[in-house]
This record gives sequence, structure tokens and C-alpha cells, in this order.
Amino acid sequence: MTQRIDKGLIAEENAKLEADLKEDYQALGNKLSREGINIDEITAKAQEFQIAVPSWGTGTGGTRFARFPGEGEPRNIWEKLEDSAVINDLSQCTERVSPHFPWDKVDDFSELKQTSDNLNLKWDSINSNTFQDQPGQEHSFKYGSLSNTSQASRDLAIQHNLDCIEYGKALDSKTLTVWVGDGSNHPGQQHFQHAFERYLESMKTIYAGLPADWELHIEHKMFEPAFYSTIIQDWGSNVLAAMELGPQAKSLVDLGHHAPNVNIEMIVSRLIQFKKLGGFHFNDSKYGDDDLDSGSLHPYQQFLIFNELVDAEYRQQAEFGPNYMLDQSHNVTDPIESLMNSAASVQRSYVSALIVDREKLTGYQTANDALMCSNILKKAFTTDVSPILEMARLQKGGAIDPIAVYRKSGYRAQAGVERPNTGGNGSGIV
Ligand code: LRH
Ligand code: MN
Repeated sequence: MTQRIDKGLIAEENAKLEADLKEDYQALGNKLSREGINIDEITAKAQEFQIAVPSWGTGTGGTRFARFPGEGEPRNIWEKLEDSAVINDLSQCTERVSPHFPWDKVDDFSELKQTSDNLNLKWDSINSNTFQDQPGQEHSFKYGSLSNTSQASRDLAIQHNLDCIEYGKALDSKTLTVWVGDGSNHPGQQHFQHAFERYLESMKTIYAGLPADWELHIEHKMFEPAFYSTIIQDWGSNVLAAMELGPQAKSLVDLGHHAPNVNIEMIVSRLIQFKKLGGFHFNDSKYGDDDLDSGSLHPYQQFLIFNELVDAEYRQQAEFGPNYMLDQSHNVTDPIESLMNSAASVQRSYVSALIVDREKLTGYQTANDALMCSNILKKAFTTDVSPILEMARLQKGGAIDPIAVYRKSGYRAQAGVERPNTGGNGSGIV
């Protein structure tokens, strides 16, 4: 059992930064109060913000070419939970972990639930996996899972998703996320409508297995592993499926699953308007589904997405309560550092969107004063809200500077001792 980050070390390191933080917080507070904004109210909202960590993101990721394992990698869900607890101890906004099955499968789910309780962690959305065949699997997913022409493969995929719901019940989760790689590589290989009909038929059986208080999140993706067509290729196919299935089915937006330059914030606005926004997989990308650290390339886009989300809160949009989660692959950084950085980046986008002067914006929109509309958003985006994020962490018992405390703790080196590298470079995202 790798040691949690010592609370004494967090306090010691915070003490070195607290005076400067208080000065900066005061200065920002003065600036915001001139605009009629109470900084403490914003900090309180920042403290409520939560974003889930993907269990598979705590290990070093790779590509189809290679994966270069890092020091002290978590080898199973127990060690992934330990690392997730460290991330939450320092960032104080990642108390939920999203598992992936069968990667995180255990024999005793009550023991897993007990362990997460001891680590003050909760379980977020359950991710099923019908994009890989398991050893000895009778009916392959090579030509698809929920949309496969083979009823036997479809039944296997359906049963796996129903099993995932059972695992989720044992962990007190309330959501099943279904992403499938089903699609084709050659024009003509698949009958688009028949394939979609088979997918919907399968999903209806899974939907019928949902407890009344659960949601089913459908994740679209432009391509990969299929390179000509994908069964749920874009938000259009996604929302059509969610509407066809029923009120508990909603659409999940993984930022990296869109072509470059797609206006994702407008897709978010549409899904909000039609009460079909289930949640997000935050990450960043330049070309394909790169799964890079959130906000590392397009922080303004991430802010604009939160501008839509905060606007919905501001308008008290009915049936609005999307789930936030990271979905990243850390090939060259320490996954714990990247996940803490990314959680703070998404929290920053939320806080920046909270200080947008929405009344003024509405006025300029009505007056078609395009320049001032853009300036209102830019002003919020360019205001450095770091003191609010740091104060929110400090007041919740986290670290003002999570990376500095983590590095000082020597946690990774200790994990390296306790979790000898099993070698096996291999390839693949996890
Ligand atoms: C697909 C995806 C999906 C997960 C997988 C690990 O690209 O984004 O959300 O199941 O990554
Ligand atoms: Mn995803």
C-alpha cells in the first residue's frame, strides 16, 4: 500500500505560499467587486466543481506504435485507486473515478467499494468495452459488437453491458457509458441503415436493463478503430440514438472525437437545448483522437464550452446536469501530474465562465454589437483566476501548488520501489 500524501507536508508547503495567495486573492477580489462580482461566491462554486478521473488514465498510455511504461505504474484497479486518491488529496476536485471493464474487473466488488470508501473516492460512469476480444471469447467483435451482423456477437456485447450495470450497482455508480468502435474500412462493406438498426435494437435491450435512476451515455467518435465509417460517428447519430432510446439516454461529448475546427461549443448548446447533454470526456487534440491534456492546446475552446454550460445554469435550463470527466492518455508525462493539471485546467474554464458579465453580453447580442460580445468573453477568459482556484484548494485541505507538493512527496519513486516494472513495452493506449 503506497502512502497517501502526508497532510503535514501539504500544510508545510501551503504555509510558504499562503501570504502571497492572500494578497493576490484580495487584489482579484477588489477587481471583481468593481464589476459587481463577489469573489467568495465564485470560490464557493469552484469548490463544488468535480471532474472524474479515468482509471485507465493513471497508467502510462501509448500509441499503436509503442508504449513506454513509466516508473511505478499502477498494475491493477487497487493501485489505480491509490493514485486517484493522491490526485484528489492535492487537487480536491476529483473525488470520482470512472472504471473500465473488464480492465478493472475484480472478484469481490464489495471489497472494491470498501477500498474506495476508505480512500474517500466515489465511482463515476461505468465504461463497457466491446472494442476488444477477451481471451477465449467465443464470438468475436472483429466486425463489430452491438451492430455486428452476427446475433451471437451482438448478444455477447449486450450481456457485457448488462454485466457492467451490475458492477456499477455494486459500486453505487449511476451511469453506463457506451462507446463502440463498430464501423467499416471499405465503402460498401456495411449497410449503413441496417447496421444502425442492429445497433439500436441492441441498445434498446441494454436500456431496458437500466435502473430507473440511471443514465445511459452514448459516446460518438469520428473514426478509429474504423477508418471509413463509424456507427455513432458524430453528434447527429448520437442524439438520434438517444432520442430513439428514451429519456434516460443522453449524449456524451469527447472533445477529441471531432474533426479539427468543429464548433464543439455549438454542439453542446444544441444538446443542452434538447435536454440530451449527458456529459463530457475532456482532453485536447491537434489532429486525431490524441487524448492530450485538457486545455493544453485549445484553452479558449474549453472556456467557450463552459460559457455554454454556465449560461445554461444562469438560465436555469431544465434537466441540466452534465457529468464532467477526463479521458486522456499520458505517453510522456507522469499521469498523476497530468491529471492534476488537467482537472485544474477544466476547473479554470468553469471559473472563468462564471465571471462573464451575462447581462452585458445579452445586451450586446441583442444590439448585434459583435465586437463587444467577443470582448466580454475575452475579458473573462484573460482574467487570471488562479487565486480563486488556489484558495478553493487551500480551503478544502488541498495543495495551493499540487505539482510541487507531489514532487516533494517522492510518491512516484516510492511507487517505483513497490511496483516493480513488469516490462512488456507492447503498444496501445493503455
Ligand atoms: C474511445 C474512448 C472511450 C473509452 C476509450 C478508452 O476513444 O474515448 O471513451 O472507452 O477511449
Ligand atoms: Mn472517451
